[in-house]
Amino acid sequence: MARRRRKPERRDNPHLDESAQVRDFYAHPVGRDVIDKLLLQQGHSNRWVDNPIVGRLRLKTVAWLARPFTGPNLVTTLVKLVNAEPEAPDPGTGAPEPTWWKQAAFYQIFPRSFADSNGDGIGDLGGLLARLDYLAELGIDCVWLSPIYDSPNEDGGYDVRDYRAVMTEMGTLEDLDAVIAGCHARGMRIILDLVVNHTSDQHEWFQKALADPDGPYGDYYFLLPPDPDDPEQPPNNWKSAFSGPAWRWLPEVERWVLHLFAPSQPDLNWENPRVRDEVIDLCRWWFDRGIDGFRMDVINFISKTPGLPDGHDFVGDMVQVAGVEHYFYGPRLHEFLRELRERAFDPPGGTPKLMVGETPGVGVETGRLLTGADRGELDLIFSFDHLESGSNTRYDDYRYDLELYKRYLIDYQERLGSNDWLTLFFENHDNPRMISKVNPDPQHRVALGKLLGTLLLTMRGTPFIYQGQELAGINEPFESLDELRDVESHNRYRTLVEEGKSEDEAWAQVLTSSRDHSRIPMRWEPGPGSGFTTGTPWLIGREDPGFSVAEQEDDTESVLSHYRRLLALRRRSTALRLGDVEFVDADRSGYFAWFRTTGAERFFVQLNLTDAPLDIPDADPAAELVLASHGAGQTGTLAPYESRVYSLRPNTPATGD
Ligand code: TEU
Ligand code: CA
Repeated sequence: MARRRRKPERRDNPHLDESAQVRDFYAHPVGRDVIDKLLLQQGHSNRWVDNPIVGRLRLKTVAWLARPFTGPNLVTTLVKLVNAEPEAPDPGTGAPEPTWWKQAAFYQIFPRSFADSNGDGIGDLGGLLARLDYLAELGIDCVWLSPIYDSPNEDGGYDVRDYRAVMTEMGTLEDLDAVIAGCHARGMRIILDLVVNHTSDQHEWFQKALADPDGPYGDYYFLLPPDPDDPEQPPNNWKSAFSGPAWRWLPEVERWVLHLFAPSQPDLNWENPRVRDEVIDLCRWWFDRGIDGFRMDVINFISKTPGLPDGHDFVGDMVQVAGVEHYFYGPRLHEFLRELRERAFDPPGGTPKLMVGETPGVGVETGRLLTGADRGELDLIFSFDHLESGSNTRYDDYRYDLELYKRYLIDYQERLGSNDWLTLFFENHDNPRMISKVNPDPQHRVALGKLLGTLLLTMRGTPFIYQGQELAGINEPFESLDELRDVESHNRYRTLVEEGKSEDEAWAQVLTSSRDHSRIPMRWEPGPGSGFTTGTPWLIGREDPGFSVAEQEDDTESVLSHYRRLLALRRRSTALRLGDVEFVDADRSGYFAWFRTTGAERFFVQLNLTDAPLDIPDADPAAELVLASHGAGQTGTLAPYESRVYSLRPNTPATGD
């Protein structure tokens, strides 16, 4: 692979002050992402900024107008944030470099829920090894395993006790070696999950820090002494993503410790070069064991504003977590990522390892600054803006509007240059199932499952399938909090009740948003245990007749068969992997259609995003229907959630108009 260009020294964005206009702010990559996020959360389109009156407003006028709603200093906070990023993304020239990871179809496994080999009810590496053929036959190119490291499991393994050991219930390092070799033998790659924004409080570094907070390990974390005038008050107003303050009092050492997630997940202090050396060492150690890269957990959170100042209240209310502007896109983030790449992932003379960043809160432009091919930072990111619809977040009970995802994708694709690439996903181990969010009516389940698969695997970008998505998995009808295992759900329930919600209201909210919907055991076969375990599963999963692997495998009309056909088509079609995307009739509501084209190949994809029949222009008579959710379908109409993929000769139009 060609070496990356060294990042040129440049200062692309003008420095802004409060006499600048809204449009100057919006022209800045950070400003653009902030405004887009704000508008998205209010349910407005970003066309709003094109309004000349709005665009010419001075920031100080906005500050004055908005002050009654936002409190003082919001604009000052945002201007500071924007000026901290002097660089703009470079669009690049020519075609994107055809790296393997742009062309691969990924499959995320939550190992605890995938396959249990010894009947203890917990998925393990032996179970996974026995199911690798399933993944290879499905047509997967790269597997991503959620954490398998030694962990007290207070956050589904995202609380690591020992980065170089495998969780006892999952097996041994040798079992993991067998999984790595098993993937490679089947022509698949494998990446692991790197969780280094924080460790478990049972990690030896934290234990050593507790034993001697003034010794070398004290500085591995953010251990802060209390304010003598107000010892009960945490060092700042930051909140944890899992409810409550981001600070835990440690009576044994009389210090506060920062935890952006659970109290048992203290944040690592990346300002300390020894912490960065440790991370680099452990990455190299895993690369020596043969893995092909990492998905990097909340990697955009690793750099925090020095001094850890208070977050702005309005920003905190907006994203429901105070403090984020001090670590979503911190001052040394680029530097830390480049160091990781140069010293661990992509050292001179080696084979570059994949860096997929999980980056909550990062938008398109800041995403491009983290992944551009010229940047030497990440390869790909998971951005989450599309999982929040209008003013709704994951925690609200609402219907997800696919029209919103369509507009998001069109806007995203149009802003990318040849230096940029995007991930495609709508499920993972942190989110409820997409079918349930879009339309829980069982009569649409199969069509919707196929539609989502078609979208994921024929759109431009790198697709990530989450386990069970290929079976049209839906949310689990949990009956009570006792059935849930997730720390986030339990904390959230407690907080909602403390805030005065009734138990029923709190339960309703937790039920819609629980991460456990995606963590229930994989359904391999019909019947009790679902072929996942012969024992009692660690998390309940009811029977779901008709939707197991065994039942769908032999049914050519199943969602699983549809995914297999899609993956096979994608694998043999350069246009579907790397081709340009050109949207058609984008203003036709409920309709999503596009071409994918390379020199010799051209495809046309049509989707009905709604639960009603949709009139459409006729396809070119020369177009050959190569993959469809409803067979040949009806001319001039798409059935509810119908999806079709046509093959065309290049340079022919697809529609009659
Ligand atoms: O998640 C990061 C995170 O912030 C999510 O909770 C996010 O807010 C949510 O998914 C948005 O819908 C990562 C892991 O994926 C998650 O499982 C861990 O609990 C968390 O980091 C801490 O490691
Ligand atoms: Ca087991």
